[in-house]
Amino acid sequence: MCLVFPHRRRICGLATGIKRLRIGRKLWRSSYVDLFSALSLISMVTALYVLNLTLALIIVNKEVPTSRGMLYPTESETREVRSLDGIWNFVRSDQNNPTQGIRDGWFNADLSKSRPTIPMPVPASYNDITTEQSLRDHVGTVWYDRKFFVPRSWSQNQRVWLRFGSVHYEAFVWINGQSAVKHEMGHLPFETEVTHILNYGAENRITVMCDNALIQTTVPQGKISEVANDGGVTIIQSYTFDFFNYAGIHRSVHLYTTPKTFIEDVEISTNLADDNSVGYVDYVISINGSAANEADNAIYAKLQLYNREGVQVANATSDAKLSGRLKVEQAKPWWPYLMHPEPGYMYELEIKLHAANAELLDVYRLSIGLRTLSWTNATFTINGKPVYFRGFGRHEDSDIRGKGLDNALMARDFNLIQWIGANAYRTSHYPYSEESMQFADKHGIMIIDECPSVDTENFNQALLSKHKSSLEQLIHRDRNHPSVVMWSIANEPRTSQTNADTYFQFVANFTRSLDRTRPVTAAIAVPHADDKAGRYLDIISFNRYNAWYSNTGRLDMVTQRVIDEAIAWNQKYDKPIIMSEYGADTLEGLHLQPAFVWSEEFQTEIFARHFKAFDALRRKKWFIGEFVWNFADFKTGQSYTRVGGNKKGVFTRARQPKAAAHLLRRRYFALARELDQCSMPEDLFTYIADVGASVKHDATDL
Ligand code: BDP
Repeated sequence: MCLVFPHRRRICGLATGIKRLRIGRKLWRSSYVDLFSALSLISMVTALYVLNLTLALIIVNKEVPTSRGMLYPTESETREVRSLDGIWNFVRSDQNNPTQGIRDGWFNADLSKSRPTIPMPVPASYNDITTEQSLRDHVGTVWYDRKFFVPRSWSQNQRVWLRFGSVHYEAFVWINGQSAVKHEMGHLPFETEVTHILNYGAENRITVMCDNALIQTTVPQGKISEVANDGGVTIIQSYTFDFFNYAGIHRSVHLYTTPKTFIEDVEISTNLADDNSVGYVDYVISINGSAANEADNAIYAKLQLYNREGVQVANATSDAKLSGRLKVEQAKPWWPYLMHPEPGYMYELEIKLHAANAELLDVYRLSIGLRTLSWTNATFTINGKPVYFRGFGRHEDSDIRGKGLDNALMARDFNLIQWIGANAYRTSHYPYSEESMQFADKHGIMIIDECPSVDTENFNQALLSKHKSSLEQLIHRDRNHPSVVMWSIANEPRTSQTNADTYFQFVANFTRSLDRTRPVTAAIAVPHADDKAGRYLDIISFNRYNAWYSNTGRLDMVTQRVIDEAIAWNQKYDKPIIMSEYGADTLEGLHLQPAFVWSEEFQTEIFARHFKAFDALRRKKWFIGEFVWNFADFKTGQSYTRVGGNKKGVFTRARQPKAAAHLLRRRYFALARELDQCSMPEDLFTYIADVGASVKHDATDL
């Protein structure tokens, strides 16, 4: 048992896990002669079967902890925000001794007192910053620290919070040597109050230990094994998904202040009256602080809603429960990009918390959009209008910084999304940064918001709890974003396995219990006949790589197969269908005519074959979207099937278009024009020749 973190066995388990593996292997060797007797085989199969059945029975739907607070830190009359981003000091633990730093108390003094440190940027993944292979492929714990000052003024009459946008995969944080917070789950924020452990008007030290190990009960899952190498043995991290398991402090670190009694949380939901001219904002505010306890019913909130021009369009005073409704006349609905001349319309909701004597306690401002969603077994509508999704699966990934937040990259990506005429993407295969969610809101880009469950298998109780917790944290973080239109509860889960049925029933129902205003989907890749999860979803998404992973190179085996599979999914579940992944690896600059796998010509052709299928399917109203895999090339683990990473990007990793990008752009704008009557960009068609109406050479020809 680990003394420092008694509730976390994994850190300690990592060290002892190696021993366990050794014992396991010896046992296996001594008994392996017997294993080959027919009798043992039969009994083993039977035992496994019984075990499976038993497991199926013992997965139960337990409660998971609920998140609190974590409003995005913004400044106001009553709040200050300070960034702790920058260059931190960094140390890698010995791979064979991941807990040494805890045992030796590395957090009690500057890290440089324990080990030589190197400079490490925050936010960023640490893997590709140096030239060291051992750091790129490190498995286990790493340490960060830095110093910072806290102004003397912060000691008075307020509280101070420490907030991380995300640390992958698990984080342990100390302030001035005192344990401050622990958090498990990459890509999601966490925070803690640090009022009482800070030195005011003086220097402070923050220390973070980050563990990237993925095991069978983490989300996503992985396996740690011990393998012989030329130097003895080494620890290997394996996982079935292809994207590189980048790790570190991936998003910004903030210190922020709040008043003693403050707005801890705001939950809003919006609706539009039938003709979309009147909007409603229902809100529930949670507060934290002593005033809240003393004067229960006397505290109230005043809310004002401002439009883009800064004009107040609605106001309200809350009821005693700090909830209520705002009514917005002449509402401007939030519309997706190209579905309306003014997409992504955001209002600012100003919330002022008052004490019983009318004293102003706290001010928080939240950007909100007014929209309504609905869906049936054949449609998905926004503000009453049917939506056809045209977009991408993506990754948060780039050269050097890995999965680290990069504002320049984010701005470029949204420019490319607009340039290509997409209206949606899926946050494959984990939650993306809060900053990108805000961008999506403002640009009118619809998001299928995915939790970090990828290739989920070996369903078990501990995994179920973590999986549910990842969704709870995700929904808590993202529920107020108008851009989020669907929850994706998994990517390519192994839904043909025995326990998948019960497991996904629990996960889907749990998701619905947290938010009934958005449909639930999952991107499924098992054959439709074997799937056990689809019946618990509202919308079926399927991933399939015709002419790539199956019938490689056979462009004549795409269109009909896509049509047939979509129809089969629809017939099985009678639900709307999306193709959530299709594509082909494409090496930028490789040209081969006739089209050959890996060439730019092949990617262009394979897209066109899919478009033909999608157009046939669009006539059946239940087919509601197409998502190319992938937006941009991205890094993977080392494999002989990948040349420097996954190259299915429509854009290169440096965010430049491949040839297929121009085709996709014409399709996405053609769809937007047909479905939403948008205007077309001037440069969509290049002038070819003045040979009459049979040649399409500008936007008016469409
Ligand atoms: C799909 C996965 C995706 C992979 C893709 C591929 O969902 O994460 O990157 O295959 O292999 O099955 O390109």
